[in-house]
Amino acid sequence: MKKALITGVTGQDGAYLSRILLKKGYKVFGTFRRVSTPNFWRLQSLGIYSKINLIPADLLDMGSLLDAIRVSDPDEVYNLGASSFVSSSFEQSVSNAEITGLAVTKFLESIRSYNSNIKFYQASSSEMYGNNNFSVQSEKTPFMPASPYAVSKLYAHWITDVYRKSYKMFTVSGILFNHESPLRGMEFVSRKISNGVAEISLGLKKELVLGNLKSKRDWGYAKEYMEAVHLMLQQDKPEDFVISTGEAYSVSHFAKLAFETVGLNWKKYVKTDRRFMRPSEVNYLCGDSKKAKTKLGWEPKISFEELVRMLVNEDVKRWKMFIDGKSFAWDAPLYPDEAKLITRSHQDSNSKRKKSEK
Ligand code: NAP
Ligand code: F7E
Repeated sequence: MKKALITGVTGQDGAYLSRILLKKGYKVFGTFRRVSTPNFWRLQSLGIYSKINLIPADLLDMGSLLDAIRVSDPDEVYNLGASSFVSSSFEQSVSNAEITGLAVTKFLESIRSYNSNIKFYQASSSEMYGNNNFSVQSEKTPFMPASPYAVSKLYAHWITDVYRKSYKMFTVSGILFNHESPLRGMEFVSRKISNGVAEISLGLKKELVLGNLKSKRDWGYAKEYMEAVHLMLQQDKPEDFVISTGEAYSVSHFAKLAFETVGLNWKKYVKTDRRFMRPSEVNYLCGDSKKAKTKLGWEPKISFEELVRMLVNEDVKRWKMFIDGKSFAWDAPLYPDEAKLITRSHQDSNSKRKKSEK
């Protein structure tokens, strides 16, 4: 029986990847951070919580990573753990660099000293391309990061490459473009929109406040993307792959389709506020995943329209159950109201507004 160790098992991708590996007969180990309130709702909602062998570990703590490797003795390691919200990397740039970037070297060193035959997957990101002026981005496109998160991911990406070349280890990075699902965190724009639309359609909320409506992203379905991630570690040779749909749409188009799913006109409900704009924005990302199609036999199946509908319908279903008093593993009621958070971006946008009013 193959054994896999996943960091970030409590996150969106960790949950889908765990389910894929369990179905394939793997013994799955997942690391989690000790927090004061347990956050296993994604694993619970996929019905796999009891099947994961949980190991407490923190990417900031090299000793705990080494222990996790020793305890699980894995054939494959999937490093999905990261501080993954781009906006908050502007406010917590140091911890982002340590968790998302430097921790990868600690992890690779731990693997090298325990057993350098372990295969390692690093969750790289399309954010690394930043604003690079290429109409589509492939494995060969130069990187131009535009956020502390993207810089941290780029460090992790290159150190993974260095360990592959220097020590002949099987280390690969998947450069994944945005991928969403009903298990996505609600601070990301896809679920912020689908959850907002669900609440508005049921009369629980009156408006949806967003930031930059013009930026374009290449959005795919997380479950399918995790199938590609597994395939990357089954290749004969370690190589990096872009995983994307090849289609980019604006945030406003996402909102339009989402509101149409419940028969509403988005223009009546969507407002914008500078507090949700970033100090530096990536305007356009669209991936070329031809290499993945040729070498992994992978291509996306779910269309953008189907993805948007899936997210909205699932959030409507959850809120209806909530109204009916049914309880189940679910995140939305636990999230603080984003508009009430005191962040540096909020203060910066307030002071810009005050200056422009003078
Ligand atoms: P996610 O839902 O935010 O999950 C991130 C995971 O990392 C969570 O399990 C989180 O644990 C864990 N984590 C955070 N800080 C940690 C620390 N100090 N020590 C150990 N674990 C820590 O993200 P995702 O969407 O599943 O993404 C998975 C990976 O792919 C991330 O590395 C992300 O940056 C990358 N990625 C994502 C996308 C995308 O569109 N989803 C695209 C490209 C790359 P807690 O539950 O305790 O917070
Ligand atoms: O933003 C714009 C925002 O936060 C998408 C992460 O998984 O994918 C994700 O990063 C776009 C940006 O994702 C709001 O400015 C407008 O242009 O959903 P997002 P992201 O920043 O693209 C990459 C590949 C990762 O690696 C990351 O880990 O939407 N936008 N209005 C907004 N974004 C948010 N969050 N909230 C808004 O109100």
